[in-house]
Amino acid sequence: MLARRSSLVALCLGLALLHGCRRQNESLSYLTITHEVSPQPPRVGHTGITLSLTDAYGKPITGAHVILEGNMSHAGMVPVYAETTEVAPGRYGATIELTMAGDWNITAHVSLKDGLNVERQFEIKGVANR
Ligand SMILES: [Cu+2]
Repeated sequence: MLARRSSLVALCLGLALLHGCRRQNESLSYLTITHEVSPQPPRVGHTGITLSLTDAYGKPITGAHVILEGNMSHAGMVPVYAETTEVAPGRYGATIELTMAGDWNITAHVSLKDGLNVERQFEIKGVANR
């Protein structure tokens, strides 16, 4: 049963590269990501971001690997990256350097321990100059 599920997932990931895969979306719908940003209000410089990953039952999802990518909406900015560490079960924290005032879009690249990859985005708006 387990092996059968794994092969379905592998097939799904292969198909997803071509034209998306419904099964992948279903299997990931249980994942909830909430985020905290400090300081508040946000300002240019080192910014702490902590993500909480939970399943459909509200249980923490442990053992994931999460990379944060920060981008601004306008052209010509170099993306900023930070690798998180699991600071508590299901909680992933990193410090990211917001290099300019304005609105930032953060993408969390999440690799779950069963091998599935998910991306979620959220905004940090109105980052102020120091
Ligand atoms: Cu910018």
